[in-house]
Amino acid sequence: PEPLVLTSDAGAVRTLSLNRPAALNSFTTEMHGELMAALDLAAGDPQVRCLLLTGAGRAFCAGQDLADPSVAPDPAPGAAPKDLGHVISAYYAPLVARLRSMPVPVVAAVNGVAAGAGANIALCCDLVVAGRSASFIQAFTRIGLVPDTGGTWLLPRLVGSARALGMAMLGDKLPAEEAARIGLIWQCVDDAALPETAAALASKLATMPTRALVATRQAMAAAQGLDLDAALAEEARIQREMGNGGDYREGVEAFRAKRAPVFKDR
Ligand code: T3D
Repeated sequence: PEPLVLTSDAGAVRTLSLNRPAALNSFTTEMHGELMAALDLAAGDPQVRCLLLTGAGRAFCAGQDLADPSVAPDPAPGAAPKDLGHVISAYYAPLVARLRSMPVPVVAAVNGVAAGAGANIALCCDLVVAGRSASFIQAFTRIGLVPDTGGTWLLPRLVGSARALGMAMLGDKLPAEEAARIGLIWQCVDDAALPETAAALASKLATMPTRALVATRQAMAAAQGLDLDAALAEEARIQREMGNGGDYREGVEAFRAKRAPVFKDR
């Protein structure tokens, strides 16, 4: 059978494409399994220095596959409800945790609609670049659910609680251009330019000091829960670690020698 996640390498950039285009790359448990395995493989591969996540076909990802009998409500009268809490804690929560703990920077190239969990998977990546025809939909309330896959944590942090609540309660389609304008994503580009823009962004990140990039993600997330004094202390702690690393030495040496640095830490 066709893999549900396609893997390809270009230099130090590993691209993973969600590959259920006929169902807009919505998640089945099988696709969860393949994506997690591919992420674990990328995390453990020292050749990989940046991860690029995208979707095959016209969508990025439409969230949970709502035709999946293990999650869709059983129409039979009196049928027991499905345990969506289990679906979230067994599949979507570990996926967010995996993406946010990748030892390399993660770029999402949002090539089309990103709905429900699909939107929040894109938004939990480090840099999100979207094609102009792409859109973000917090589709949850449309079907009687609340934002999951990190949405309640991410959205207010990205765009403030007024916009987060508007997006989450109304569940309207937010075009990529508007998403970039309000700071939900990093960049919106013409559809035709998306593959090369995302690839260039990923290759640039792949040449940068991986360890410092990952520590930057972690420090910024951690600081959300700290007061200023604690955040300053945390910066000092992490900078001590960075200062002991080879990349700092290399960065300064290259600067002083007026040459391009070659970073190796991971
Ligand atoms: O449930 C739990 O376990 C809890 C977990 C929740 C996490 C979640 O993600 S909840 C949110 C689930 N997702 C949605 O509610 C989005 C549903 N999809 C849509 O609203 C629309 O498809 C889109 C707005 C994303 C795109 O609309 P459009 O008009 O461009 O495409 P379409 O015609 O609706 O979809 C094309 C095909 O993809 C169609 O199949 P068909 O008719 O050609 O055979 C459609 O059924 C299929 N598809 C789209 N989204 C899903 C899907 N099939 C299964 N599950 C989907 N989520």
